[in-house]
Amino acid sequence: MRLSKYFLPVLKENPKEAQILSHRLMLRAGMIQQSSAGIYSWLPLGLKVLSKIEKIVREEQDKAGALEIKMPTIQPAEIWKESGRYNDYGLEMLRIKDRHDRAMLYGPTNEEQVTDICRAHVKSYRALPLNLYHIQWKFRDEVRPRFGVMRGREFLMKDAYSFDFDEKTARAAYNKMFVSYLKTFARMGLTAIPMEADTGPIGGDMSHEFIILADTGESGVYFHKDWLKTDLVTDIDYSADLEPIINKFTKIYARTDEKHDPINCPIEKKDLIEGRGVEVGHIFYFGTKYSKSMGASVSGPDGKPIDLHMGSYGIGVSRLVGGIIEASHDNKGIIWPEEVSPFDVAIINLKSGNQMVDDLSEKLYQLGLSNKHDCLFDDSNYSAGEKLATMDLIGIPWQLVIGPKGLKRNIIELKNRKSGRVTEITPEQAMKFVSSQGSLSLPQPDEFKGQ
Ligand code: 5CA
Repeated sequence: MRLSKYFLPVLKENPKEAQILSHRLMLRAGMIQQSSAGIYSWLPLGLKVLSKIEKIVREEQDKAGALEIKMPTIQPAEIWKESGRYNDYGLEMLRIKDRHDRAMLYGPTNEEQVTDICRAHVKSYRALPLNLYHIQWKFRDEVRPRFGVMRGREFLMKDAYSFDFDEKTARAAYNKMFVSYLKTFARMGLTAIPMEADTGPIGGDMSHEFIILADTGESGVYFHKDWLKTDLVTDIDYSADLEPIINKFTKIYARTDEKHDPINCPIEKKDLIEGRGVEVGHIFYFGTKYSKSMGASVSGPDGKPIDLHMGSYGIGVSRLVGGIIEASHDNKGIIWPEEVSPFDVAIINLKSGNQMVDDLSEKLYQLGLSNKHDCLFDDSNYSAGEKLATMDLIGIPWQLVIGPKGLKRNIIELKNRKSGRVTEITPEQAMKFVSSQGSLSLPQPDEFKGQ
């Protein structure tokens, strides 16, 4: 993408309305624009990040055996009356009347809607296990929407729903989602710690929240220091018995502040880390709560009806955009983990109009594109200082800086946003860099021989 053709409305000043860093940076980087309290438009850069997160979430749900569907945002009130939650949900639910005066609502979650699908089509225990998910906008009329996309009124959620015919298989479904969450967040470059949680309006008796660590997070968290060195989970195979693996994880102490008891805490003070975090996922097992009230049963092996055992599993897809920024930034701006970055590499022409610089920058841009790297090419007429500051603000992980002074010495600068390290490379090495297959990485030291 050429910056001259892009829509990147960056702000120089800190917007006054933003109280927290991720909100400030998202506005300054031209990622979102507020439409009304807690409701945002996603601009090109923001939407790109949102879509990358969505893609990782989708791939990991698919790998765990969940099936993607798309349920509507607007639901009929009847199914919520059946479950008994129509009145319970209170003012957070946005209630709407259609032209025929029928009661509708903008879904804050989809347990009822998915149970309605299942009861219509799943009649035998043989059709189970089943796990259906969608990635869809939700609306919760929060009393105090704040912190930008972190606590919005309209927000994007991935919500999955598992159906099983007994507690044992339902627990296996829960375990699968548990592991898939660890894998999902790890792929985004995040450490997400599962913590025992309350079930709130969703209900049920088993629940974990997944919290990513960020100094500015909303929740207080207490956890054993071993959490920071737990092996990551990318290799866990879903065909294995997941129960012992989950036990291994849940045995390591981790609690949110409501669940942490400082007096009876089983962890020695020297091992306990006190921090803050952002809840990016929440999973629930609630047994037959919805299937009983809504009449969702299947015939069991003996032909007798069995109420379905259900769990639901949420990931805050739009919240993750803010959460990742809270966890990964510096005083210059955002530092995107490569997996969710809007662009892989920035190609910064420091002096548009200088033939040599123009030619080489264009060549690097074309090479990068043809090798399937998502390149942002700054071909604008802004000053060198502004160009560099913008790329740091919007957090592009790799930046190739091409200027007339360097080129006279046959040098281009390659900057890594995360480490801040600047490496001087030759134009040939830069071409090799943007031509590499797969993810970008610093040229090996032996490629620097002869410099
Ligand atoms: N039905 C269940 C699981 S599918 C459910 O709704 N769970 S939840 O209420 O915990 O929401 C799931 C995730 O959505 C949360 O972990 C959080 O990351 C995100 N989320 C919840 N409320 C908001 C909000 N107001 N703004 C942004 N994200 C939110």
